[in-house]
Amino acid sequence: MDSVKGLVLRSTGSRHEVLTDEGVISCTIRGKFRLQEEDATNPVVIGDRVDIQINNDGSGVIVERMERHGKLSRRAAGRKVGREHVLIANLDKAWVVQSVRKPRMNPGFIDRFLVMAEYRGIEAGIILNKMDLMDERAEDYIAFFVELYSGLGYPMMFTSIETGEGIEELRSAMDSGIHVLVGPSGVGKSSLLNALRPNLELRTGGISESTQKGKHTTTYAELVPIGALRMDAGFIGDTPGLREFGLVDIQAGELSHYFVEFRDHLNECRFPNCTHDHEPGCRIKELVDEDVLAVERYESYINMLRSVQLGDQDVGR
Ligand SMILES: Nc1nc2c(ncn2[C@@H]2O[C@H](COP(=O)(O)OP(=O)(O)O)[C@@H](O)[C@H]2O)c(=O)[nH]1
Ligand SMILES: [Mg+2]
Ligand SMILES: [Zn+2]
Repeated sequence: MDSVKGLVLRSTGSRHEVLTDEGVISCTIRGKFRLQEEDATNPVVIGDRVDIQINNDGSGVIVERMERHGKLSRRAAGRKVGREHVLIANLDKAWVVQSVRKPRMNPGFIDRFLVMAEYRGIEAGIILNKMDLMDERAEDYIAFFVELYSGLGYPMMFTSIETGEGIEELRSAMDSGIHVLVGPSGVGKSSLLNALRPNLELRTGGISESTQKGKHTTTYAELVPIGALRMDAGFIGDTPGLREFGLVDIQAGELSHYFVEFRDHLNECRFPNCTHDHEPGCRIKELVDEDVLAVERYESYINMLRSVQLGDQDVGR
């Protein structure tokens, strides 16, 4: 039987909604294929590219999964310690969302996020939301970090749900590939997703007035299209559990490699295994003293180094 190429949009237990050129098809997974994936807790997740066969009744069966790139995972809860639980496959870009105020921009959170993105080889960007709340007190603080992160090469977007500032620019930045929004609660992730999501009510149908007015809460994983629902559209992956974008698996000795501006100087320290902490002849500390490297980033580095050394790997606290 001929198979059709698809993209997994939603995953709810054993049912997978797969987008194909012929529309969205509700699929199960072929048992044999599932058995081949013993190492993963979930053989098919949102973002997976799959081959499906279409049944006579219009439903489908996933018969093959393409190799994944840029996956995002957390350690699985349950018996097997360290088992990987993939949340989203084929992630192209992760955006950390922060707000100008309420809550105030948190560079420590941003740095942890950037380190994780560098470690996983995922492109990273920064969204600064609630631009309408900018005031004189916030201005200098924010301007400093905007210059810092832009200087490191991370793209920055400036948005406001209140005024609509930056929303179309953000939509353009996401018009292809699979993206996620990561950030502490209250910064406006759900608001941004809803602003970018076209025709939510039309698509889900039959939802009550009160639900429409209420906050969108994530109870299942899905890819939300930015614009028309097509296989080559841009998508935002919305999945519970993204908070645990932790420092999983990073060793103290390699942490500095994920601070992009440290990289060029790592072999200039006196000791090859320098952790840039207390060691003499540390070039990184020298460059911080000379104001070549930002002390704010160095402090983030030291905080993360302590977390990694203590085995405390949570992000964003
Ligand atoms: N002033 C202002 N408030 C915003 C903006 N975006 C979101 N909010 C508000 O911030 C609160 C938290 O937003 P929410 O989207 O739930 O944040 P999340 O926890 O990151 O998903 C809500 O009361 C929103 O109405 C913005 O651009 N400006
Ligand atoms: Mg939310
Ligand atoms: Zn050093």
